[in-house]
Amino acid sequence: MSLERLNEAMVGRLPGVVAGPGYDRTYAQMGVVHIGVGAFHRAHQAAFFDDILRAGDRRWSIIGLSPRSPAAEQALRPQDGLYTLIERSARGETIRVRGAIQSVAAIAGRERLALDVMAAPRTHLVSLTITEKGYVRETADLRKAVPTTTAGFLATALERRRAANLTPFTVLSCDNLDDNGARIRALTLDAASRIDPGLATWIERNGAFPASMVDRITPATTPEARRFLENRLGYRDEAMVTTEHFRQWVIEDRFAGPRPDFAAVGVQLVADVIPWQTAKLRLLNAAHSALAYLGALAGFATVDEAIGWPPLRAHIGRLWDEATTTLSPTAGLDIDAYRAALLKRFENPHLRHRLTQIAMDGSQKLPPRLLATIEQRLAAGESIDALSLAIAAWIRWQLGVDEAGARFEVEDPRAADLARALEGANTAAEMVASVVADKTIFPRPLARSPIFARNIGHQLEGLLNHGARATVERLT
Ligand code: CS2
Repeated sequence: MSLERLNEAMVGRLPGVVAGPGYDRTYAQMGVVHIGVGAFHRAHQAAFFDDILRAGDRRWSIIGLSPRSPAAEQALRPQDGLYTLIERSARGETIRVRGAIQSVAAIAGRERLALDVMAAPRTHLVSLTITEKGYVRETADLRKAVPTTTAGFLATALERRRAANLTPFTVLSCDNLDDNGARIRALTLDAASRIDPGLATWIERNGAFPASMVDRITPATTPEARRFLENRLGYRDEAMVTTEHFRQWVIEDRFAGPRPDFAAVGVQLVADVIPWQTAKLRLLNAAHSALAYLGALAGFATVDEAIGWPPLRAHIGRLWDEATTTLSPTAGLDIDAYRAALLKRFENPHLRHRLTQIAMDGSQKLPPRLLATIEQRLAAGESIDALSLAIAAWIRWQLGVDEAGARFEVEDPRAADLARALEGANTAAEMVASVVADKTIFPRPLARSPIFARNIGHQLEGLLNHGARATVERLT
């Protein structure tokens, strides 16, 4: 028998283990436009806004826009924006249907609709999870053509607001990039200045682009996992997401207009997000990437399996020791406690967070997670042994063949360029030299550093000659 699909009409008769939104969604008003309505958004920002709506502030439901794929629209639209969020950890399991997303549209072919919702008077926040790849310069001539990038959409929509005498919306970047607010601000101002220099000045004066640190480990839902859960819950949900209980959102307290009472739902509003962001990128995300490449090469499938292997766990400890010297202290951030909590989160056996998911887009992820730390340590004359092994494992991964000789596809916007760079190289040292020469990935001081090349080359040689397990064990 086929299962009934989740939608608004089902909310009153959900199975006992599943909580409903707990508020009347008909009275919720759109206040947020979110670009990038993937699993992470549903587990993170949309869950916080759902809590805000449940607490009684009805101004903050979300219109989701998908820059690239129609998948989110196809999953959420037939469900009236509803989806099941399953939180699993040592604390047990919490299941709730979340209701903050009002509707979702793919942008391609509907650019005008996207601009309309961003320019609507009630839109006060435009939040983004567009991944590292989304932070690119707009090249279309926005006076004649529709935008092709997120920055282009932001600038064009802000122009419409200026013309209508509205205040700008706040642009809230939620991507894992260092100083994400400043990055999207620079790209938006660049696009704006090419529409009209006066627009750029207006945005500089009235706009706000707070930095934010977002954290919640959210694996992609596999079709098998979804079918299993659907059978258990007794209804169909193509947008369901499994995540951990832990969640954190630290936002720079700088808004262009109204904002909800974020603090009431556990969001931290601070004057300076950078120390939080740097610690998360250089500890959590750096360890994730190191575990992804080394762990997958060593034959593990998931984060909990990889961190459960003592030599790799010890390696992560050393990587964190190296990263920790580059972090700035900030009130409320206890690095030792943070590291201990991360280990517990990585051990969560219920998430089955696949290493190959984290291995994606390494060319975009490495700079803020690992290369910035290496640059800082080398400048201070400090060692980079553990960090180098992570970079070497990433280079080894670009070969697209595992240690048993089986080929796999490297998912990365730069995969073809990197494969080409590696093609003519015969030794580990040659491989390192040709990859590191890529200035779009490696900052100049690293590309030119013989110590950097020597360290990476040494580790890569180990990986090529002895494999990941032996190389990690030897370091321990
Ligand atoms: C992960 C992140 O896939 C990845 O690269 O490192 O998505 C990570 O799970 C989140 O940043 C956790 O907040």
